[in-house]
Amino acid sequence: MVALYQGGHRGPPLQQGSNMKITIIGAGQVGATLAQRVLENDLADVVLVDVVEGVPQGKALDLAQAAPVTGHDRKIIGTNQYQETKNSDVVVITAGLARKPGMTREDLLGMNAKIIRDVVENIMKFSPSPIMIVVTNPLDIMTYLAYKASGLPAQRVVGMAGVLDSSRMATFIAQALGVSVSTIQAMVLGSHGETMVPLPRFTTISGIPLPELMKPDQIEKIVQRTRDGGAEIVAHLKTGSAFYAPSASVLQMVAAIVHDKKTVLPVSAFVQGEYGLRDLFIGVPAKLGGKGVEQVVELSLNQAEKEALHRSAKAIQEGIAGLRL
Ligand code: TXD
Repeated sequence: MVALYQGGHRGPPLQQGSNMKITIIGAGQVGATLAQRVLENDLADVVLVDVVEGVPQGKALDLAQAAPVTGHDRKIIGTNQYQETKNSDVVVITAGLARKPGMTREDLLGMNAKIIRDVVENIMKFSPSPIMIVVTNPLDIMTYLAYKASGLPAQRVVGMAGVLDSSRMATFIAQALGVSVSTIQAMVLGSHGETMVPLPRFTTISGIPLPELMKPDQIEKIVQRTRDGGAEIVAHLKTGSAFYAPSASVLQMVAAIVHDKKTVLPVSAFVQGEYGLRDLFIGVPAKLGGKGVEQVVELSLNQAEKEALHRSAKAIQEGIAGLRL
């Protein structure tokens, strides 16, 4: 069985095996790759849901037929019906559209908001109290919407972005320093967008703060490349966006929840006064375990870092205002 990337010192390889049922909404690039990762790491049974008829069924059958070779006995169902998602422990929402030429961010916001509302309403009919992980963009706003639309406690709703952004930053640092990725712990907070807040002071190489090993101008280049990380991949692919690193990042969050690991990860979590912010989902370090987001970890940010985080919060709040809740 493949050992999972744990992000430097975040812990030993995952324990495998659980009785959990995970539903993944959206059988597209991120959703289907995540299903493969969950199954092939023997983490849980999977239900894959999509609106397009045949796609989740076909991908599920293909994944099932890989099981004898990859060596797991997990169940995978592909469906267009929510009945099959009944009593899910964890639901990952990847359903949505990506921006196409000529579409504004507001257009995308409106269209994905409609999808999230519909998906969440259907999930809640069949699973009373799942932990919801939102992946759909614009991430922090869609996570807020899922929280509002589900009626779940804020602790049980979380967005994935910071793990991915930190993993991108760690990749670039490892390449620049010529060191193993496993020694790097990167930390990126804020919104998953242009205002994201990579934190070099809280990024370490085996405990050594990044500024000890890298010059400021090189750090700045890496910070900027991290911010543009998604766009760089879109520019290569032309159609579609990143999915290998995003699905790996969701998997790390799923594993923390399924095995109640209390892993501290940067995630989009509900803030209620932490960092001087309130009533929004934003990227912050948090303890992730069996109950969901079990604690938001507060770092002592300097003035510039605090201002960057607040700029990020402002951008998210503007998006939330556009939701017309
Ligand atoms: O860091 C992050 N959070 C992100 C987010 C990293 C990567 C991708 N990011 C966003 O995730 C991306 O901007 C999209 O909003 C989602 C999903 O990305 P993916 O690359 O998987 O998109 P696809 O391949 O287009 O898949 C989306 C699927 C597709 O199969 C649609 O048919 C389906 O979603 N879809 C639906 N499924 C169920 N129910 C509804 N209503 C629905 N609408 C579309």
